[in-house]
Amino acid sequence: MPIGTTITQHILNQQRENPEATGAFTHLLYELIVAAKVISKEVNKAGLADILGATGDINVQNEKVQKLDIFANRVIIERMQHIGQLCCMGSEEVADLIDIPEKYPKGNYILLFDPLDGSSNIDVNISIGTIFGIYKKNCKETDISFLLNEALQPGYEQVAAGYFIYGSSTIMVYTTGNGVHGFTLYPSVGEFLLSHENIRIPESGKIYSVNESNYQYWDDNTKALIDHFKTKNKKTGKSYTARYVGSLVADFHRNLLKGGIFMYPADNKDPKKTTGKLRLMVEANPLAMVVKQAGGYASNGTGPILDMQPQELHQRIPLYIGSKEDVLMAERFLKGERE
Ligand code: AFP
Repeated sequence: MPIGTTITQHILNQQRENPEATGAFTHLLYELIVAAKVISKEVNKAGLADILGATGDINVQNEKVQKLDIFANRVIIERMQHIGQLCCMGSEEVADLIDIPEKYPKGNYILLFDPLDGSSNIDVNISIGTIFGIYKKNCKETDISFLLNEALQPGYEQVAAGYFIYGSSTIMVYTTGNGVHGFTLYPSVGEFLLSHENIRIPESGKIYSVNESNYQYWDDNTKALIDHFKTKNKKTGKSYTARYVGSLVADFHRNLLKGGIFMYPADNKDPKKTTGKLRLMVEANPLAMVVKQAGGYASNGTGPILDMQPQELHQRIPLYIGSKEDVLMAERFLKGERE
């Protein structure tokens, strides 16, 4: 497809390849893109307007809510609830599944999203993003009280996933199971144009990304893994470099293009829950689908993220994601093996 193809053309072309497609899914993605354009515009002027800084509220993850989080969350919900393609939504900012108001028709898709990931970076001009995963409902029920099980599908059931990164430019990266494609927003045209066709992550990389201040809270295998990344490999002469900005979308996107591994291991900071920090449904699963489609791998340390049977909407898990060889090596270390 020629560079410069709009995202809408791209989605339509993919729709044409599927004879059973009704256009519902295309409509859904189109509206999500409009929401992201609105968020992007607001993020770009965050330093100018009175939308910076925390509101003082705490979200369901016990974190301080920034004003832009609320704005992004509201834009997505309000934009997506009326289109008639969704039966419910799940957001990182909302404790329960989000119902579609009665006045709007319901559809068969489920949208799970993190409206503004990396929000503690808003006020320091570091890239932040919106992450999304889309599932199809399998049952006939439309009542919200029956839909939690439908939302808690393993990641391999996603029909599409991706993210928008609001950085030096706004980029959308998405997959519908047919490769990973990146589009850059041209503000003067108001369109996302194809800029990264069929992204492939290198088999192994040179970058490791982890918050090493957690070292004291890791188990010995995790410590050994991180020590390994810091040590020059005697056989290959290879050494890694560290990059970590604390915004998953930004760290992931860099490693996707350049090769490497992002890790948020389980830690024992809170001895009652040694689960890791990141959320399975709105962070790990969508990026796991993207990385798999790009030739990489996402693991919880023992097996594929995409195979995990979710237990709850806001479930947290350990995450190892990026170049396949690096993530497989991480799994070996976590089993106690050493290189
Ligand atoms: P915020 O949205 O609260 O900034 O959290 C960002 C995030 O969920 C993810 O984007 C980062 O990779 C990770 O947390 C950073 O966590 P640490 O600050 O503990 O390193």
